[in-house]
Amino acid sequence: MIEDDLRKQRIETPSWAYGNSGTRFKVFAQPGVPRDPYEKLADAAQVHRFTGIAPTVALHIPWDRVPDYADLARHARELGVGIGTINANVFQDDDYKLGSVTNPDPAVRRKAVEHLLECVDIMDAIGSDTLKLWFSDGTNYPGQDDIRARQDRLAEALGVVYERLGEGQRFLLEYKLFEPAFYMTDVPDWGTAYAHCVKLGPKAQVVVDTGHHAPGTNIEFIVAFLLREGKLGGFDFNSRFYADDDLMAGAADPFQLFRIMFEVVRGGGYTDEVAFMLDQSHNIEPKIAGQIRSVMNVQEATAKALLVDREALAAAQAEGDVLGANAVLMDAYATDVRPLLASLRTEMGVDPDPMAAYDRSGYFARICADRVGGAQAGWGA
Ligand code: LRH
Ligand code: MN
Ligand code: MN
Repeated sequence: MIEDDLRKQRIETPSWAYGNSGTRFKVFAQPGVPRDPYEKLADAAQVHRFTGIAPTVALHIPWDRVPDYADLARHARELGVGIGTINANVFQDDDYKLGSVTNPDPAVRRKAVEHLLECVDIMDAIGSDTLKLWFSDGTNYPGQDDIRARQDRLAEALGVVYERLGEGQRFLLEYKLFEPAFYMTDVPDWGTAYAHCVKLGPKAQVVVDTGHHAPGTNIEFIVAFLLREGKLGGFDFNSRFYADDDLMAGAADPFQLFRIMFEVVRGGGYTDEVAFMLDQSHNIEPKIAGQIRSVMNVQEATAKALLVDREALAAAQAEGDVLGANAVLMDAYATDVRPLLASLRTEMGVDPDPMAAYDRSGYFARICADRVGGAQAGWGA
């Protein structure tokens, strides 16, 4: 029964999706955006309320810095959600101009590692088991710094954080091909992230942000490979047309999302071990509705992936039936899973049409009236 699997699905939304965001050209402020992390959690709770499958929220530190994290976690629980991944931020400080953990200056490296350790303290206070590490580190010009020495510095910093992780905690290392460094990124690809994680041990895994690859990259291959090695820790889902666009998951290329989800299912990664997270910002569209739509898109791709007739596929593959095998996959992709998901939602006690139900709820009008002077998502905050 694919419904049993779909009922178990959990998709984590990012706190930064609820605040104002934009590009480096312009931040378009929206009415009703949260003024603090407490209000971001309230908005995230709406996404869970209407989808039934988004029970946790990722925090980004220091964007979500509060005096008392246990209190924030309590607030989340009262709203019917929990705090999930803690995302470290060592990219928004003047000191990090030449890098954070790979900076040639040992004092800057120490400062960056201190922040990462502080994030583990926050995990302890909240009861979170996952730390997400993305480094903006890299260089802009050939010769600017020693590529190899930077790998040594990275390995050293990761080792310190790894040692600090408690029982049941892990970190996910995120790679990105480009930006903000343009000549060379210190963790540019899954291979680099994988090599560091393998050396460190089982508490270090790779996270695949779908926006962080060169155009045309076969992301599902990466997923299949990492899962086979037990090193796929999770996803930062979003869509891209050109660069790290952070558009709604499944919007630009729903077929790619389906192919990724199929490899997750095929590789036995459809468990709690692999975290399905969104890493998005909504620059021009309403934010809570944008998150609801994204969660639904991931859910639809998952339903289609679960529908693939794996026996028929394996038989066609064994016979070398190229067109037959392809047709099995395409049949699942072409299936309209919306009626199935609508009845599943009813059964789960949520509205069959989450977008319409959220619209009707009047929540957006309420926050527009109640909140004045909302915060930026983090960029430029
Ligand atoms: C970097 C990234 C990373 C950050 C987030 C805000 O591009 O994907 O995950 O934490 O954006
Ligand atoms: Mn990301
Ligand atoms: Mn990104």
